[in-house]
Amino acid sequence: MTDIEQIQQAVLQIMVIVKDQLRTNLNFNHVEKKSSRTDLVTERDKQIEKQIIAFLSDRFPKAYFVSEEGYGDCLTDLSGLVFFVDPIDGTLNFVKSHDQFASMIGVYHDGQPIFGAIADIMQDQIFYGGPELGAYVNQQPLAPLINQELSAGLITVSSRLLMEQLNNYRSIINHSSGLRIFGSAGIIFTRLFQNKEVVYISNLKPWDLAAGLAIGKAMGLQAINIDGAPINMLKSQTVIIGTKCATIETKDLLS
Ligand code: 2AM
Ligand code: CA
Ligand code: CA
Ligand code: CA
Repeated sequence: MTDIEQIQQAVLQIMVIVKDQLRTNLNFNHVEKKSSRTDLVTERDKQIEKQIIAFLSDRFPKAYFVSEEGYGDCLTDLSGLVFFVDPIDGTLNFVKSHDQFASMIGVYHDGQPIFGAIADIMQDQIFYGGPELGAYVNQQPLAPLINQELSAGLITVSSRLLMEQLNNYRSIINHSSGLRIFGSAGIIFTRLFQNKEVVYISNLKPWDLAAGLAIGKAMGLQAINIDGAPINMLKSQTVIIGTKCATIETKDLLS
């Protein structure tokens, strides 16, 4: 068995365990605020992150972990095998009993994406894949991405960016078919994979991006840093992600 097959098998195994645990019990005992009143973490985020890291570090003892809630490593470079873990993506939705939240694991080797998995908990779906594997949902190949223009599709922008910089985004939204807001980067990636939106703009952390970029690379999804720099998986950045056509059009409208 090759490494990538071992990685796929282990990541999918723990994703199924986490998905089924959450589906069986959606309770959270304790909610804490992080940077603000709307930036939350629950006991479940912490418990799942610890569980994923324990499961994967047992099988890949030399691997490093970059994770949201503080149980991973502090990395200054991306050499070797790195797992990016977002135990619950869309914690505010989870706390408010909205359906859009996910669990995500992205795997990089020497800085390149090799595998990603996004579990859409409430839809009981796991999206996964990578450049060498293709892209799947619950073992079925995903239909190809359609390279739709901005005018032909819906756009989604994070609510925080919209509130802070509405004037910058108004003309892009006007050029699109319309705006939708979801509150989970992982769920939005799964929607882009299914041609439901054509562009996503948000300020995201490495664990928000890793799984979606790995699957997206297999599908021909475009992802660019808004300031023109390459995407840096060691820091947060504002990104435009979408079809080739719509991403370029969006970047042109912003500059
Ligand atoms: P999270 O739920 O794992 O924190 C909408 O808030 C989306 O943006 C979610 O995917 C959320 O991930 C992510 N996000 C990234 N940075 C955030 C921040 N500082 N505050 C809230 N959400 C953030
Ligand atoms: Ca968070
Ligand atoms: Ca997240
Ligand atoms: Ca999270």
